[in-house]
Amino acid sequence: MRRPRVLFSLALVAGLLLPQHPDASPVPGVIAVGPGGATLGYLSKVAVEPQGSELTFVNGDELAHTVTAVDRDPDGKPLFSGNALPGTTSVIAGVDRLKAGSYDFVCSFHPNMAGTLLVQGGSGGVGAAKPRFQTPLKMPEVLTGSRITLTAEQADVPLLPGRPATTMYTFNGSWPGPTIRRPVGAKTTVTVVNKLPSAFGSISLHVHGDHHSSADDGRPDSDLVATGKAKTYTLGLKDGGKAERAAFSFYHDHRMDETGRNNWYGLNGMFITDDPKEKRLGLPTGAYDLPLTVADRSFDDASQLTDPFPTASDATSPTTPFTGPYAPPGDATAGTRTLVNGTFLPYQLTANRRYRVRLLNASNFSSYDFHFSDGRPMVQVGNGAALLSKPVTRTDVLLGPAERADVVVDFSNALGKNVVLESIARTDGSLTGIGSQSTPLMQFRVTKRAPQSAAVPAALVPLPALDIPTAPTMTWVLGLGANTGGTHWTVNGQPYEDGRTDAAITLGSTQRWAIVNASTITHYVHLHEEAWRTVTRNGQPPPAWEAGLQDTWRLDPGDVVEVAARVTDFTGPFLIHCHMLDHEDHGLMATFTVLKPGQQAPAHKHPTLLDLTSRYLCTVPKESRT
Ligand SMILES: [Cu+2]
Repeated sequence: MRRPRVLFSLALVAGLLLPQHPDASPVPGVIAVGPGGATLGYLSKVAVEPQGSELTFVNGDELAHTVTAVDRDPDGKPLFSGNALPGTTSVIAGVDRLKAGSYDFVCSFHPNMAGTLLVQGGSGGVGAAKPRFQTPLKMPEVLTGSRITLTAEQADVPLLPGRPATTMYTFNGSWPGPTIRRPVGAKTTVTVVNKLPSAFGSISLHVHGDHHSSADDGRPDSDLVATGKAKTYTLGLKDGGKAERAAFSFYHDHRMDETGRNNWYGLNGMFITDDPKEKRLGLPTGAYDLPLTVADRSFDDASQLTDPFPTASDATSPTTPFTGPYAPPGDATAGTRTLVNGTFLPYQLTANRRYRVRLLNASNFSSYDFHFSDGRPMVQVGNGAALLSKPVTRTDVLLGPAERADVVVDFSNALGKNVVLESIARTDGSLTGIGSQSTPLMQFRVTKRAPQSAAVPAALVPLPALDIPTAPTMTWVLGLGANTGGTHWTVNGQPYEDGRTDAAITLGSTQRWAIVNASTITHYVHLHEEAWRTVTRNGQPPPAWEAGLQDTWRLDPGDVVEVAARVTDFTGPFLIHCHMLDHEDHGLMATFTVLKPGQQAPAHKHPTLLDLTSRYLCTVPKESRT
């Protein structure tokens, strides 16, 4: 998307918007959004256009929004798309070439905002094209050794069918990086070698969902891997002296202020651990076990990634650099194309039997409500951090950034059919939560015959015993604030500061934490180090699919989630943060420090004004915006 043209004065914007809410009748050629648009949606849900005319988008809200067609052109790009910064207007590219018809659109940053464009009269023009699944699904190389090397390097990666390769910053030249696959309990070292261009800066590696020491946690601003240097991370894959539970997880960069940029450019890959004891469950294995990384990106006309991250050139003032539309609460990085294992709209030649499909949402910001085009059920057996105690049958599975689902899908009645895995608009009826993307993802072409596998057993892996405190031992409140540097997200009133302990807890204790979303935007909160169980969601027992061990939770505005875990093995600082990477990079992160009994929390030197004002900005210049 290009930068919007400013056509209207702010006064006109206000005049157009305010009297019309909430049931405005459509103004020809205009779609508008007013204050609170991320929750209230577009002011008029229907826009009517004579064919060949332009659609103007008027944004009177304090957040940036887009008008993005759900239907795609033959290239897979939205039929029309454009954004408008707060208080500006823009012309939505592609509307004037549409053929007569009805077109649904959403805001790609807040897909709960939806509307319909009616193009009337005329003949000819461009309409929706069916998605073309042209490229076989790619499986990243699988590394199974005890000593893994991940070399961070620039590489040209084929992402878009029939288009030039995309230059990315990768692990071992691919995106996603190699899949690491190890038995639980088997010590593993991962050596990261930073061969990226020096302007990219230092990086770190976090193995999301794993239990390991603070020094091996890929901390954002200490123990970094500088350009030309290497660091070895040691993972025991054990907990309390015993093998860890098996998990479907991922590794990714966790660099201070730059995690969003570094992941967008490709610094992530899947990490699977297997427990031989789980073989008895008879879940599909080998070629019938498909781990899928789902992530969106935007591309320019040369198939290169856009760079939507704020830099110093976006600063409006040297003392308040982080203000404006890309500052919280408007920070959101969403792509126009969603890729599966680094391929746009792949297909998989599939047999008529059960598959284990492991879904990872590795997007910076977007969420997906996974669904099969024929309504085919998914039997959810786990959520990434562990298997559930009992399977749950679902027809759609909502996953925000860093969330995973481990599902078994039966294609035995689909021989000769093509079944599309897609993301649909959220079905849970949330009135305040951020929506999910509407997009096809990949096609299962059921062309092969194979013996059926056993059905999923009624009992999987029981939850370990835990004596849960009756009341929260700590409360974390997510909010929005401001300091001399601009606006930022907060945890308990403060933005993240490296080295500051926000909660000190004792090794061996059992914690019950309440996480409260007091902001107006959905967050997906991730806890490092332990696997936690969900005790309550908004005062009620959690839904069945949230009743296992987890490391990431959705918190829509107003939500309160209580989680519990015993703190084992490792002392030192660990993180709680939002996994919408824009939010994480812009303050929504805090530190809990695990101490030995009787130990004092480390002293902390508060940052200087200069440190604060230089925060949250990326170091590499950008060329365009999504
Ligand atoms: Cu967030």
